[in-house]
Amino acid sequence: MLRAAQISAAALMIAALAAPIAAQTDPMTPDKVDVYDPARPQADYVRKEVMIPMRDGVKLFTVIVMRKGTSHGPILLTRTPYDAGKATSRNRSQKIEEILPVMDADFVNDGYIRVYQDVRGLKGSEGDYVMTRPLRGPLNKTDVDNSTDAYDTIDWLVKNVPETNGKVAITGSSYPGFTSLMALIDPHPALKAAVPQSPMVDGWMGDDWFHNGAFRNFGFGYSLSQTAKKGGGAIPMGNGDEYTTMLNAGSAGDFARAYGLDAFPSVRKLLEHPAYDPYWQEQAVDKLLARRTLTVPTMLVVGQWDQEDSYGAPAVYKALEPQDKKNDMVSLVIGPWRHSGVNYEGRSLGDLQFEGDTGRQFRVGTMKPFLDHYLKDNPPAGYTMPGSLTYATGIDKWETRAKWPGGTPTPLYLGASYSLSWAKPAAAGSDSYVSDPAKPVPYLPRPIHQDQNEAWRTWLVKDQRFVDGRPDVLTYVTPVLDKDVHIAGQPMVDLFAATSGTDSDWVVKLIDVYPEENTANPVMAGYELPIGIDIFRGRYAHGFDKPQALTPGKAENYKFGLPNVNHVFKPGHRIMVQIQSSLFPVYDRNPQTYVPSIFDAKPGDYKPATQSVQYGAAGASAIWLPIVK
Ligand code: PG9
Repeated sequence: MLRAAQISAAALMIAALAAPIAAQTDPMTPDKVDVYDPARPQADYVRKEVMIPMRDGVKLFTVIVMRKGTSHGPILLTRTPYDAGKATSRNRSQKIEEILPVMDADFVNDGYIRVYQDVRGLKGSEGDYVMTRPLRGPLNKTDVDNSTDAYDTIDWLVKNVPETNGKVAITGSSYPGFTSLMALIDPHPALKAAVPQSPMVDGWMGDDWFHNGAFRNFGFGYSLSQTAKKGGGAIPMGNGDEYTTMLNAGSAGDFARAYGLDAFPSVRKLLEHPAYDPYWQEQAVDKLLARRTLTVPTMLVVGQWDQEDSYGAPAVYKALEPQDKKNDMVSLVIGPWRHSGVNYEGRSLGDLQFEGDTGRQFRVGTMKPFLDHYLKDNPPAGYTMPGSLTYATGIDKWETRAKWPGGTPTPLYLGASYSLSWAKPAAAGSDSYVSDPAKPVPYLPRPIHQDQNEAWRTWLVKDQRFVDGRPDVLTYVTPVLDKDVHIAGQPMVDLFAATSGTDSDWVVKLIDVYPEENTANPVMAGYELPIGIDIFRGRYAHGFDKPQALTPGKAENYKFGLPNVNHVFKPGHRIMVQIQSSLFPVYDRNPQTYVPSIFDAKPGDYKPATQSVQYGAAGASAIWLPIVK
């Protein structure tokens, strides 16, 4: 018996040991799991990924995010090339505010449904990718574009998202600002409002690719990072000074060819269209919109120091405002921001400080009431759309106006002894400098790295003392101001200048010079703060579609706008204007010898030129400031 008992005890022990072993995972179980849903049951949100069919059968990857319990929610849509999946899983978290971009919090917390969609051909979406795909028409013979894709998306959303009240708004910055504008062309009836932010509107005139005909080298890296199926990313030019690398490469075309960037169709399209030909004219969204009646209330937004797309929003406002008879269809917002800064915390920019978080002030105080009014089922009563809302830098105050601009164009004249004055100098005179393409004026202190870093984001507010004093930079300045000079609108350059070459660039900067002493904020003591910087390529003096050689020594009258601003030059400050003939490598160099395309300029075409800026009498160079009386 004893033996039998011993045996059964041993058997029990073995069984007890065996039981947990049987429940264990086999050490050789393959470890990969098909899918893990980071939204756990305790998440405060619902996140759905769907493929939305377009009219041509192509399906677009779309992510729908809302707080749990949302019902009758308005939809806020963004159509993006920048990865809808990533935008809606910013952090891995159970909190909706953490997974979405910062700007979304105030909307989803108040019942909005947030939708991000990859544009056709990028990331999760099917179809062919064409960068900023032109509208159906002369440049696009297919049946689809960003207007039809927006329409089909909205149609699907209002029919298939049970939690919505059927009202949709579209928003987004830069490229998504462009897709927001395209949705306004033949819009879906459920599209009730739009907030295009820093939209890319005219890639030649003043947004990403060129400014007044001067090419922005920035475009090359953008194409590589966005359109290489494999091997994309930054241009493989090491981490040295890009000023040197690009200078040594020769023309922008030679640079592109040296790095194999001409293999990219989006780059070739730039290289093949250096002038403002129909390729650019037919894509200019302000012109496309001006030919139609605006039926969707639209709030256009831009940063005062927008380093990528400063042109677009004010241009669209200008094109549409004449239609807005009742002052309730289009408005313009300018904040103290960098490109897309509206969607981030806006307490500072470079060395500048503002009163509080200006980004959130706009989003909560202006954007949301606008969207609530047009999208909510029972919006608060008494809403009025501001004609314009702009932040007056210098006095740190938001200002609303029925219309933009708010100031009257008033000339500030260049004069003798590098002066600036409100009175036109009676006597004619001129100042000259030698512009040498072998030593272009840098746009930032070297070494320069043009990737999307802090230096790039803030270069438009960089203290200009690093170039003031260079022999190839002319600096004109007013006496110390004894009262406020308030400008609200677009400063206009009215420059009379000649070159000894046959082509030339003209860069003009409007600058606020801070008092030399400032114990409260020593960083700003003597600071030369650019209020606006822009460039004009001389060959276009007689028409943007008609490049022409300049006549050596013959003065031309160059007229062009600086970015729209609301700024107060304070007593104790001075107003400065700087003039130079290069801004490198943000802009490619002008060889200063006329060649049919500067992309094909040869090393021997790059020649120093003597530049002469006139003042007084018949050549009264000035900058016209939109003065608020
Ligand atoms: N400025 C960028 C861009 C827009 C459209 C075309 C190319 C570049 C952007 O930030 O989206």
